[in-house]
Amino acid sequence: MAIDWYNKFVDLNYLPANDELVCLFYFEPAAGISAEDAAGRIASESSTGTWTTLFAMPPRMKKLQATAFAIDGHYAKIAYPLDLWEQGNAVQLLSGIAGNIFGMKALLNLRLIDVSLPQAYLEHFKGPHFGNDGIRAMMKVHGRPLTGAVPKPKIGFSAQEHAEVGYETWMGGFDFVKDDENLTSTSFNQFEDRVKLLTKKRDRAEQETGEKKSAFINITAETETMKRRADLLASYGWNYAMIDVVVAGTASVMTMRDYCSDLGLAIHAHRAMHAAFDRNRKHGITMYFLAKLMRLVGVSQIHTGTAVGKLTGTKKESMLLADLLREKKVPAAEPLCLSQDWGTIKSAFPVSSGGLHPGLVPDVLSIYGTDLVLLVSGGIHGHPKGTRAGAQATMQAIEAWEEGVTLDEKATTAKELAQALEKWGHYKPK
Ligand code: CAP
Ligand code: MG
Repeated sequence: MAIDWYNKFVDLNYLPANDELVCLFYFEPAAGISAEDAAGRIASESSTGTWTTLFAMPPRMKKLQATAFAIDGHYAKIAYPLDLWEQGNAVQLLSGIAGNIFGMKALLNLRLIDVSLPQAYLEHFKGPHFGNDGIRAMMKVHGRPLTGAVPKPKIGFSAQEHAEVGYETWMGGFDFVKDDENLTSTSFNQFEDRVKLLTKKRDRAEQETGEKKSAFINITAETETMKRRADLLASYGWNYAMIDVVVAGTASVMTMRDYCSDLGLAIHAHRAMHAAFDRNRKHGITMYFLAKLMRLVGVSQIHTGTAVGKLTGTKKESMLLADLLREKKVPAAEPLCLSQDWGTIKSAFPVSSGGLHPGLVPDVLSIYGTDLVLLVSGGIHGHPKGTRAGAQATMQAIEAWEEGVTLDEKATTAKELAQALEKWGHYKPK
């Protein structure tokens, strides 16, 4: 008598229906387990299976089983019937396709690469509230990247000092001042104080420059506190809130997406902690999947790497992430991603950040183009003449790229850029 029924979850002749979700996994079976056995276990544990044959199972349940329908070396594709999934519940999706399966003994390694979401599943999600055109209209910035910086050191400033650094950032030409991921409300820099003081400086910077200025102020906390913080931001006329989306959790991001949209706030998604599950190339969950999930649940922008800065991530990965967030239809590039048609779900911005300075701006723009949020933080505050000059130098580097001239050429007439290049050149930090 058979003990298990994992082989019932594999059918290499199966063709997924249009309304099925299809997942792409990288997998390595444990010793003694065949590729088919391993793929069957992934499909089983992420849908209707259990480890043993059962005394009774209503025959209709067969229709809810996932099917491993393609195995190619270390890659497997699995189709999931639409009925397995609750409408509009991204958290439940994670419990299935990104849940127990990572811990199965039969798998040495398992990595969820991507999921292709059918229209019938997508239509129960709202996606980003503004879309990139809406954000550009709100910020009155067209034809160039949106720019921002975090006061550095990342935590330690009083609210007053933070606001002053923010003012210098705006006056140097940047659009956004951003909180760091670990700054929320501390004894020395309380959320409410920071909001009030930044508001004053924002109003002044807007008056003096005639430009729209904004900030990604970090509301991350338990959800009820985030709501109160979002209320405060809206009452002071802000148009964004920032959330550390991985640590806060998908459920709270979903709640806050609706709450913030009602208040007219876009969501800046910081991805702190992502590398705990996406850095190991053989196991875990890709950044690609995280970014897809976040566009689905409706953040307005999310960090996607620099390739040339201080944090891991390749050029190819950043380019694919940018397309995933910005485009309506994304072609498959297996084994890196599957195709995705976003239907009516609006676009989101990629955010490039981490170890950038003016000398690296052309590299980043050649990866992303101009439809991006560019964050240069240490790379403006470390400028030999200070924050404002650093922001100016960054804006000059952007101009150079748009004018099609090299940074060295531009530096002959752009003093701040020349000073930045003297310090950092084209240095790539580690
Ligand atoms: C960048 C940053 C961002 C990282 C996040 C930092 O500062 O503020 O949080 O870029 O990484 O704390 O490191 P610098 P990622 O510009 O001074 O490096 O964008 O990869 O999620
Ligand atoms: Mg940071």
